[in-house]
Amino acid sequence: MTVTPTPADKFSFGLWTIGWVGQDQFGSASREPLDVVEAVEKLAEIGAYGLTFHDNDLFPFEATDVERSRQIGRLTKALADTGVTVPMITTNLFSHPVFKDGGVTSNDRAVRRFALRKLLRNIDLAAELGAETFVMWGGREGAEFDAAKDVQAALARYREGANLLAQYVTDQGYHLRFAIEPKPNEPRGDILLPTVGHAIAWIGTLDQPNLFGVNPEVGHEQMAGLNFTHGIAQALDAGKLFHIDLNGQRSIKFDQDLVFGHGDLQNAFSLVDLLENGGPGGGPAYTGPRHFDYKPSRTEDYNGVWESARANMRMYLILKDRAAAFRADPEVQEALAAAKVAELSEPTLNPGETYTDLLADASAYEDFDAASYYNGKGFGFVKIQQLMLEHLMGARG
Ligand code: ASC
Ligand code: MN
Ligand code: MN
Ligand code: MN
Repeated sequence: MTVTPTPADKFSFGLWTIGWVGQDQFGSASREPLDVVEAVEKLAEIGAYGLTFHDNDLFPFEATDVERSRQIGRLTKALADTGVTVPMITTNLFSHPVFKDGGVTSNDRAVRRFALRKLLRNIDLAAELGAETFVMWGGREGAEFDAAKDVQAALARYREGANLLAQYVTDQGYHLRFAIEPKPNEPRGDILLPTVGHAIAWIGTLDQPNLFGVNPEVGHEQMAGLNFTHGIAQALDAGKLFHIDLNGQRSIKFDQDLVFGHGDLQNAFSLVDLLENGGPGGGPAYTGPRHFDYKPSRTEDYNGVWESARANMRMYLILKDRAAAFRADPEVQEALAAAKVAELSEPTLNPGETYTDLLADASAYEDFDAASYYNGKGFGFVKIQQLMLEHLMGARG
C-alpha cells in the first residue's frame, strides 16, 4: 500500500487551514501566523499539488494596493519555484464587521454593492492565478431573527449577484466556474442554501446555471444530520460536483473541521469509494482536486500542524486502498450480487416499453404474488456492511 502523496493525487489545502492560528470563540491564538511562502514550500514538500485561499488569507482586508500586489508577487514566485498551483480561490465576505448581516444578501444595499465589487476584484485575481473554480461560501448570508430577514428577497439578491458574476466571467472570457458551498448554520443561526440539495435547486433558477455547481463540505452536511456520501452522489447525478471540501465531523454539533476520516470513518470510506470507484465504468466519479478544509487542532504546534496535514492525505490514500481491496474481494462481489446491488442499474422498463405495455403485463401486477414473493428471503445487506467494515479495519485483504 502506498500512502506517500504525490501531485498526481491532486491534494490541495486552504491557506486558512494550515494557517489557522487557533483563535476560537473562547480563546486567542495558540500559534504564530504562517507565511504564505512557507506554506507553499511546505505543501510541495509533503506532496500536495495545490493551495487555495480567501483574498484576505493572502493580504489583509485593509491592505493597500501596494501591499496586495506585493503579497500576490510573493505567492506567484513561490508557486513558480515549487510547481504548486492554485486550483481554487474564494472570497472572505464574513470576517469584517461590515459583513455582519452578510455580503450579497445584507439588508443594507451599500454593503451588497461593496460585496459585489470585492467579489469582482477577486475573480480577476482567480483568473490571473489560473484558478478553475471560484468558491462561494455564504457564511454570513443568513439570519437569526425570522422577522428581520425577508428570505425570498435575500435569495433574489443572491441570484442577482450570482448572475452578475457569471456575466462578468463570460464577458471577460475567463475559464472559471462557481461552486456554492452549503452550510446549515455557524456563524449565522441559519444560513441560506443550507444543504447540497438546497444549493442545487437554487442553481436551477440562475441565468447561466451551467457555470454553477457545488463545493460540499463533509462536516457541513453532517452538521445537518445528513449522509454526506448521499449528497455527493446526488451532486454527481446532477453534474454539479465542481469541487469538494474534505474534513471530519462527529455528529450534529459545532463545525469541528477535524482531519478527514477523524470523524465519521464509515461515511469517509463510502465517500472515497464513491469518488474513486463510483464512475459509470468503475473508474473515478470525480477528477477534481481533493481539497482539505480542516482546522489543525488548537492544541498543536507547527510540527502538529504538518503532521495533521499529512494525516488528511494519508487517511484519503488508506481509504482508497481499502476501497480497492473491498471491490476486489470475490466474497464481496458475491455478496453484492446476492443483494442485487447492480440490478438497480437496470432500467425498470424494457427497451421501448411504454406505460401501455406495463399496464398490459399481468406478470408485473395481476399475477405478481407480493405476499409470497420473498418467501422469507432477505437481501443480505448486513453481510456487505460487515465485509466493508472488515476491509476498513484491515481485517481482510
Ligand atoms: C470557506 C469554506 C469554509 C469556510 C471556513 C472559514 O471558504 O470552505 O468552510 O470558509 O473554512 O473558516
Ligand atoms: Mn467546516
Ligand atoms: Mn469549507
Ligand atoms: Mn469550513
